[in-house]
Amino acid sequence: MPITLYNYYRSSTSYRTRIALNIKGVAYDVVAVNLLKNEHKHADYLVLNPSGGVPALKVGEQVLTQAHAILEYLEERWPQPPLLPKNLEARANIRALCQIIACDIHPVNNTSVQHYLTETLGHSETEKMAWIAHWQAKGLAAFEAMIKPIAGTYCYGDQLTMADVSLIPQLFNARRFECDLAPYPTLLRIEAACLALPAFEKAHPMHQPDAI
Ligand SMILES: N[C@@H](CCC(=O)N[C@@H](CS)C(=O)NCC(=O)O)C(=O)O
Repeated sequence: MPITLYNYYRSSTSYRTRIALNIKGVAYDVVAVNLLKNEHKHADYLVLNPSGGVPALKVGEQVLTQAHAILEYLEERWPQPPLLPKNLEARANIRALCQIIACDIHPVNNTSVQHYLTETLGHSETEKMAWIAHWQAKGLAAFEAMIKPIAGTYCYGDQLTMADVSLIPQLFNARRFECDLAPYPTLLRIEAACLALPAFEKAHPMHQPDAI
């Protein structure tokens, strides 16, 4: 079945999805959707994803949207290697970590929110950067605190999970916006371990064909 990922190289939701596809060993084609050229707002893209965000994953004739829902789909469709632990409470905790990224940090710092802050509400670039740093710090501090007792090589001991898949793109994004990552030594240690893995390396924004 042909699989096509509509994505943008430095979008963290796209990056998350690429990592998970690579870990699962799923072959996929990539279509670049240039956010700077507003291609995500074109009528033909809105047919695929009425929310107008990347990614969208076309599996045969079905279109899947929402990066975390796509991760869950990949986990159910290709259970090996697993990206969730077996233990039920641990699974809930891994999903909670994913939601810190997907619900508490990403939406409030999304490009459209940044534009609304500056263009509609008239905030300065400095105020926008302060806003981004605030929500990144709040979310990353909670993430660091939650994994401290359970981390090993990765967020959940030595098992790679969706938490790592979600974390690494968020750290890339935090760096892009010059957020201070020094308060999160556990996250930085895990980031170094993940970036050494081929699935993460292949998914890296700067290794995408649309990277500039
Ligand atoms: N909740 C959606 C968000 C998708 C989304 O908004 N992605 C960003 C890129 S990381 C985007 O397309 N932003 C464009 C915009 O905000 O206009 C998901 O997780 O897939």
